[in-house]
Amino acid sequence: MANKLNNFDAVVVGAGFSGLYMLYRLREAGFSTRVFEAGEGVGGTWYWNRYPGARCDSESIYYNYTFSEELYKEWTWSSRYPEQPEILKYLNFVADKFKLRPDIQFKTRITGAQYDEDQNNWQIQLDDGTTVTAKYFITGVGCLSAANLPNFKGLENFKGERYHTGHWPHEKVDFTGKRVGIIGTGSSGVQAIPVIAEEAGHLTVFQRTPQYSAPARNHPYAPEYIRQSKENFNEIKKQMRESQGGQPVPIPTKSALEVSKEERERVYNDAWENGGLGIFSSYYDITINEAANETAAEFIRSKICEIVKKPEMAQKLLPSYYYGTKRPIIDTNYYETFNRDNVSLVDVKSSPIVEITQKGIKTTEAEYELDAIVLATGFDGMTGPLLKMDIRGKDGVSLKEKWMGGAQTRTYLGVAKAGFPNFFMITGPESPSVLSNMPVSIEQHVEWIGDCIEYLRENGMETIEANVDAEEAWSQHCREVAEATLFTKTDSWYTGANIPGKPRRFLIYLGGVGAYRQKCDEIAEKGYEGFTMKPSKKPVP
Ligand code: NA7
Repeated sequence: MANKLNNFDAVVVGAGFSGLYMLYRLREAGFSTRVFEAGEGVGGTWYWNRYPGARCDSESIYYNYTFSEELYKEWTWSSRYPEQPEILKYLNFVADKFKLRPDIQFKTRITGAQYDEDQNNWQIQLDDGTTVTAKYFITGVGCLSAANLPNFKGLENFKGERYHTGHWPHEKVDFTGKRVGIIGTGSSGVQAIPVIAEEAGHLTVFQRTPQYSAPARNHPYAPEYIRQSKENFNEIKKQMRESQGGQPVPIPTKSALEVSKEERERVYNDAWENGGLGIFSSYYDITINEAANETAAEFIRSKICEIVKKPEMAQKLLPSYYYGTKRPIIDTNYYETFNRDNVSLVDVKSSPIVEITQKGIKTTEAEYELDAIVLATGFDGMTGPLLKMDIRGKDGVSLKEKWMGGAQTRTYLGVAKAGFPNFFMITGPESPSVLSNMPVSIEQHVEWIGDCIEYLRENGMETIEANVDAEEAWSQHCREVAEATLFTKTDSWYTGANIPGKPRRFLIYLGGVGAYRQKCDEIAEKGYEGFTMKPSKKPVP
């Protein structure tokens, strides 16, 4: 620790994209700020998710900070979808450039935080037994940082190696010649499977839900393209901030159903050949109209049948849920990997896993002997990382109690919570978060929170707290927007359905990042409408 203070203006949880920028923003404004981070280094998601094949699925030139033009111009990405080590290097570069490390305490987990109504501050417990205090308590924990370790019978009995994609070892894991089993075919599994298959003696994929995936078509960036993106920094930044999803992609204006079959096929084919998430944003009604959705779903299914040579294998890989209502995936050779002789596929929906034995994985049909098991089973998303800490607001009531374990999750703008004064969540539940290009949504929240805290100081305010009615109205608006889409009709981590017993709630604001930013700005301009502020007892300096 650079200093021995234990009383700060602000304490921030996590040193990923959110925590690093929040620290910089508050420190620039003159607030004493301390970040606590469980890992040994910066990076958050990109520190923990080191599994083979881990890479970004937003284009790199948009998957970075834009708060500093100098930073944007100093850093050069190697390719369209860089791998995890490069993104981690970028975040280390940011930490070094802005000299952030002295204000970050690593290897320290925040276990709880209570609001002290007498002192008007937060009492924050660290896992080393220390308590620190802060006027503002801000979470930058990410939406996907609480790993989902399914409660498989006998998991502890397995004699081989066991890994979770979200907590991958820092040293290289060598699968050469080994019999590897992987459970899970979400983004992590789909990225890891082709890479592990190249090394393993045999890879058995345990699939519960087949996925729609499109080729990433990653490629190195041409120097001219990089030069142009740097030159157009201001325009790119503006477009990202005003967009639907945080990338400068035009908002689709056509319905998939108003064009001819031939035109649709051409558009989908072009998107497929171009790589990335183009199919998802081809038409405005893909995620709201079942028939429109089916056109995209059927297109991808036809591609799977084209790529996978064995018809029986292809059949098992065909998804049937509404395309895009689970996180759309992009891949490098995912379906092609199932043409390899050393890869087999087990459908654990029709024959579920009953037990992990000493030797491997047992389903209702067979036992698969393995040397290593990879759990690519995802995360307790959105609320999971927040509820891992014991956060208590006024009257000692916890966030868990307020949200009734997730059955009544309500926030104001996804950034604040009634009953929890001076508490802010970066990309919290009911903000655009994971259905946007994360750095854009993170920057917007950090800037909004930073401005709010400066406003409080300038106006001699001691506390700010969301009002219950404003929160209820926002939450209802979020639910109404979501209910008009197909997202709520699919079981996914978006809805919490991946965690047994977790109440089903769709906690992402789907109104688009541009419209959301405008709403947040309007609220600030109206003197933080929907919030109650209490003046400081001390005279304003
Ligand atoms: P995901 O997308 O939640 O995927 C988890 C996968 O694990 C998915 O295929 C699940 O099947 C499967 N799963 C989870 N629990 C089980 C059990 N008990 N048995 C069998 N299979 C299971 O997590 P990822 O880490 O891949 O991606 C998370 C996000 O990170 C991603 O969306 C990006 O935003 C980055 P299911 O589909 O639930 O049937």
